Amino acid sequence: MRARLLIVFWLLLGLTTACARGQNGASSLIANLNITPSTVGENHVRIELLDSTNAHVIGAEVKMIANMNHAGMQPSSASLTETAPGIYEGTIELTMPGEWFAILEIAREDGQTVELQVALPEVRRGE
Ligand SMILES: [Cu+2]
Repeated sequence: MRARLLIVFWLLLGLTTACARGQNGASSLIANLNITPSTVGENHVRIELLDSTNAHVIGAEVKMIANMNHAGMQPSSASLTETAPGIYEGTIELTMPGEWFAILEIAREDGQTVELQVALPEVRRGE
């Protein structure tokens, strides 16, 4: 059975690192997200996915949708690739400076789906 999990909340950890935690009863996931360089244009995303026991979540399919809270915004999306156990990476295009958030759609190996929301660090204009 597929469970749609709740978005909980997120914390900013620094200029280019954001951390999010999603929880639902026994199943909780933590996504530690890094985005580089956090400027308008193409960005590299790296997500470390952990379960409630702090173990890496392996074999998941992770899709990232980045968006902003204003009318007429065109979201960006990317499918991330697992590059090491529990580490998911990819590139995503951020089209405007300002405050972005990411929705992570995570399909686990056992078929369970989890959705996390992560506030991204402030996106700056490029050079
Ligand atoms: Cu925008």
